[in-house]
Amino acid sequence: MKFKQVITEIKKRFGLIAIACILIPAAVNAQTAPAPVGPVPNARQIEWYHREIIAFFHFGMNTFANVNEGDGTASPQLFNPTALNCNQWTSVLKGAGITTAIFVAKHADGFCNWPTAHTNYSVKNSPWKGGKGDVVREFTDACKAAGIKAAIYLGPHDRHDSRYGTPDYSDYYANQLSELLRNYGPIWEIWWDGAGADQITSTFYDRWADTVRKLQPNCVVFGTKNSYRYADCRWMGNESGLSGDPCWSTINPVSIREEAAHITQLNHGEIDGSAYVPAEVDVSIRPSWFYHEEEDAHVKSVAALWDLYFNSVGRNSVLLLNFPPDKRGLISAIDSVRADSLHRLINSTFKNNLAAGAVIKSLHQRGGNYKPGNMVDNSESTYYATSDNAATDTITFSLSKKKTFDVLMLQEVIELGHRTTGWSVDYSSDGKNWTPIPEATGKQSIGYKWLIKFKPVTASKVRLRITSGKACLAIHTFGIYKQPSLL
Ligand code: IPT
Repeated sequence: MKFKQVITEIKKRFGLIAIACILIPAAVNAQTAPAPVGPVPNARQIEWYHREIIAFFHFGMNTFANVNEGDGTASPQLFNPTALNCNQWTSVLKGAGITTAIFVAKHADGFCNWPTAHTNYSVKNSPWKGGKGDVVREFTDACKAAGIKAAIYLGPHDRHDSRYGTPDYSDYYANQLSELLRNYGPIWEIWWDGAGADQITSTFYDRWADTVRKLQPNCVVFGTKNSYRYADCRWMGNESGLSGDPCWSTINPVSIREEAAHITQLNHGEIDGSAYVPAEVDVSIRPSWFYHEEEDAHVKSVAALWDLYFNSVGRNSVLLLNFPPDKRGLISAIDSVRADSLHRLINSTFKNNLAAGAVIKSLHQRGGNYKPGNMVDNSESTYYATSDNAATDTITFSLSKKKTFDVLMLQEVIELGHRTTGWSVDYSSDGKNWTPIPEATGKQSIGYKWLIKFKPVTASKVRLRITSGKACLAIHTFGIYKQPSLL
């Protein structure tokens, strides 16, 4: 039977109302998705955003020389961890809920944590395991066993190798990159530190990027300075864990290439930037990148880590948090306990969206599957959208009863690009009069995740006003939460 015949048949048997019941919802649900606007993330970047926190492990000759920037002359004899156990590192990450880790295979002092065939300045000339050890192997094996994605920092700058900056260095580095990307399983990210790397021109990176793409096509690239063309994610301009507000995922590539003159742009991104290169926030849980016993008393407190989380993950960035193993080759109990507490704080705060079940009204609903309720349904795949001509909206959440909250979360559909450029949140205690939340007034970017904390407010209604945008809205999450009184 043809479609027309079916309709006639139904009309005959059940009348016009039945036809309307079938056709109207079908037409509404067929509502198309909003079109993307501006640069959008690639598949690697989408996956990267969802990791939220990545661990960094700075460990090597500097640990034993008790410095942060070795000059490349320290003797391999110094390198001798007494109890190195990468399974302990991954168990710390498990406790911290972290699913990805970057290991420093070679820092700027040039000492290699794996027995590379391309220099003698490595673990093979150290007393550790009689020169038969391989920290990269132990790290990648431990990650595999724990279900953690392993990633590598291979410092472009090298103070030990006399070839540094010459075409021979390009070969040297490419060979090391091949060793690491061929022999240790999947490598999730490669970290191209810009520190001291000004002599590494685009020509070097063209070749090295080619190696990366050939050997590990899905590998995320942290790119700086002359590796800007290959950057999936960017440095955000400081090492203290403070992303800008706003923080756009978009930026102009020149701001990455000429970073010294563009620290503000790295920190905030650029609203109309031509490339999608979001910020990865590298910061250490301790004052230094490498372990120093005297810093045991200065491990970031839980309150400081909580702020750090809001200033990085909560500002549309990914947090790359450094846990430096000590001379034993273990992560200290202090760092581990703090990371665990942060994890518990995150989980207990965000487990219960107090806006769930709210009656939601908005002005410019797109219809179809893009319902307002999608913002509070805790589902990965649904979102709220407005009609194509509506780049602004006022969305009112009437809560089932008065609720007290002090944390706010917003998420956009990153696959569709940065859309919102202006937003504010107000609340109403009596259901009639609105009070702005000062910390959530006059905001600009959203992106993957935007978090704000403030003094607790008690409200029966909450209102999200999207006051400007580049295109119709695509809001994935609106959440309000009460943080536990742990702080
Ligand atoms: C800084 C580099 O210049 C930058 O490219 C990036 O790699 C960053 O480090 C990572 O933290 S240098 C640092 C001393 C600020």
